[in-house]
Amino acid sequence: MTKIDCEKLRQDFPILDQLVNDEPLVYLDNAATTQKPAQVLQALENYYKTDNANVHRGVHTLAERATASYEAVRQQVADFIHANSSKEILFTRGTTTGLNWVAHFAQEILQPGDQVIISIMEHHSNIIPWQEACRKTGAKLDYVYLKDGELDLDGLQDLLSSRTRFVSLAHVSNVLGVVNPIKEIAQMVHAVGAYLVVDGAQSTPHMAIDVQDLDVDFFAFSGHKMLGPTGIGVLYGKEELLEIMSPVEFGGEMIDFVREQTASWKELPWKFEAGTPNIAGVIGLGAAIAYLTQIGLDQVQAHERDLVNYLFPKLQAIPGLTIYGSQDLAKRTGVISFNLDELHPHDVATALDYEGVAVRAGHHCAQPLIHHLGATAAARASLYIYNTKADCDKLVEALLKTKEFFNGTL
Ligand code: C6P
Repeated sequence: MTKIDCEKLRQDFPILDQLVNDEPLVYLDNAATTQKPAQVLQALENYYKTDNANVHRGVHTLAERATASYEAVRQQVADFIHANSSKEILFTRGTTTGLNWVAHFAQEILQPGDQVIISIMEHHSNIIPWQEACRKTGAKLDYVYLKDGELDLDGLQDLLSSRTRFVSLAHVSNVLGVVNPIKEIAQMVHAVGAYLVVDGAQSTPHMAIDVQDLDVDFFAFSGHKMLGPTGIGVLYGKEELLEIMSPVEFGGEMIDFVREQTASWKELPWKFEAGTPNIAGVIGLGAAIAYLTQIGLDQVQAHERDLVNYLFPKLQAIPGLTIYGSQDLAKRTGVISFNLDELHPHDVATALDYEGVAVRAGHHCAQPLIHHLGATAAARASLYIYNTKADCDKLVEALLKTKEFFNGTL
């Protein structure tokens, strides 16, 4: 396996080459959104410069070129996540939209007394759509909690019953960085006849995904967290489920025939894509997938693992620094959330920014988890392919400086 040549790869990311507060930028907010390589920026520019036209409508050359490029990316996505067919790939605005669409489908199925299971480590995008679906149908929303900073699989097993209709879980938590054993969970969920929905926002950018091997029913992710543009995402669904699922949005593009009182839908996947889609976003996503595929997802994962193995003990050695989630590094990705002494994480993040280090601070759109951890907020460093051990050293050095500065004033 060829290791990532970070020095060389960083040349593709012009944004990284800048000073922030007179310090070289160390970008460690990749779980929020990643930077875009020149290849993605170029693909967007080329599309608008040479091919821009609406898709699936025109017969002129530009329209056919735009449509061909758009649909080629659908196949590329299907190959990337090992879907059975490109019919199973729906373009969305992002993970949030995908999860909302599935929860909308759930509203058509759920009966009073049915059960939906999610976990305490979910992002709000995988909580609120289910709260709404349960509120509207009279179904019950139950939570799986944590054991040793990981998902409590025994707790999940105890909750599963013949009334369980949907289980919706993050593949990787955006706060704890822990990887949930989705393949094993799929067996447990299917054994009671329920559907498994997976929020792949924090896994797809960082590891090879095979939706058939995982045997998930639905899988949602966002382009902007994997080097692609914002505003584009994917919802994968097993074909037989997408066939019975109703469209969520109605309008142009998604219809076959419209009469005064009725309309009929196009076949999969187009029945879900009402209106002019984010064509440039799809093209950019295709370029991002090509970039990641060329590196190899195994190399991406190995690089991040290397960084985590290097950084984690250094963070653990900082007195007063609390790291959330499992201490078992084999089960973690490059997302590390922490608090330092009694300092507010916003102060920590601001102090780090003075040193050029970009981290996120707050509740990370996971308030139930933050509350469950007994915190009000946390700081979070999240790594990606262009981060180096020098970036990790800079984070540690900046944290020590922050500690020294505030302890002097506490
Ligand atoms: N998390 C973070 O800083 P969208 O916004 O639709 O692209 O992704 C939503 C989402 C869903 N699930 C998980 C696990 C996520 O991490 C996110 C986005 C960002 O953690 C922004 S809040």
